[in-house]
Amino acid sequence: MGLDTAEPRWFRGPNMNIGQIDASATVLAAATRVLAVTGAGVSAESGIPTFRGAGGLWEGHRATELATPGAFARDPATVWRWYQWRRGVCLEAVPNPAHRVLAEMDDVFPEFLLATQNVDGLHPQAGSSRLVELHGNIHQGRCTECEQVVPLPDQDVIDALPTCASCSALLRPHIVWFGESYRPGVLESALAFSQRAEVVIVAGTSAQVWPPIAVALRGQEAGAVLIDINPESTDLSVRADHYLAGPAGEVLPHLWDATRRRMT
Ligand code: BJW
Ligand code: ZN
Repeated sequence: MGLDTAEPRWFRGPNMNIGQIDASATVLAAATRVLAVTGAGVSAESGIPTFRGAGGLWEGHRATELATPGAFARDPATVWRWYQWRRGVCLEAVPNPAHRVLAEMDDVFPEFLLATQNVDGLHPQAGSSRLVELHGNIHQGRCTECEQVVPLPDQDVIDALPTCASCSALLRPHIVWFGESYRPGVLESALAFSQRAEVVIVAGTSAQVWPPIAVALRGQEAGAVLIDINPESTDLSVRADHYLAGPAGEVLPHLWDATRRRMT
């Protein structure tokens, strides 16, 4: 869809203007090294609830209370039930235009990295390959004893908690919870790329969790142009060089359309 046709509602919003899209497209079209950092908002239009927005509550629990090692130690059945419910939502979901545009960028830019905080698997499903899943993947489990990582069966785990086929210990979701360290190399690769990126695109994150946001800010400190896409302004939006206010599934296709027209 071109900018001069059917302008969506958010183009005329108080924080949004075509100049921001144009300026972002101009730097992107000239770039060869692009980093994207995504959060839950990118999957919102695929029907996956965000963590801190409406729908972030599950059976009265806040997601941020359940995604901790302490919650799992106290009550693994509840935490597993929550993950099993979320896995069901993720298995039903399909990538939206935001995921697809990021996969196209992966095909086009000579150097590209997508560092996602999302565990839903929609970025790889859309075709992104130069990808780091910073917080893991909801479809994998890890043994609490021998640390073996295994694909999870689509079975109901409420009555029988999943156990390790090798040592019979309890499995846990292969996810980075609050207070836990990142898997070796994962964060380092994103931070290293951020030092060389010319453009950093951040989309769909409340920018409350560190260190993923540090990856984006380090890129900006090292000279990259920082673009933030989110319908709501965050602490990162105010530091961004360009803040594109709107849903990622609409803004990213417009931005990409404007960029491709400048590339040809
Ligand atoms: C749209 C949209 C649309 C809606 N289009 N947008 C004090 C200060 C600073 C740091 C710390 C501190 N105390 C502790 C820390 C560190 C801590 C942290 O950051 N805490 C802060 C919350 C205070 N970080 C950690 O513990 C990390 N580990 C670590 O640092 O290790 C080193 C270390 C270890 C020990 C000691 C010291 C250092 C680990 C963080 C792991 C986070 N894990 C989770 C859950 C697991 C994943 C899962 O189960 O799925 O990851 S928490 C949760 O938040 C999840 C997300 O990936 C993450 C980020 O959330 P996200 O993606 O931003 O989602 P939301 O819901 O917050 O926002 C959605 C946004 O989308 C909103 O802005 C909407 O407006 C927008 N939106 N629709 C575009 N259509
Ligand atoms: Zn084991």
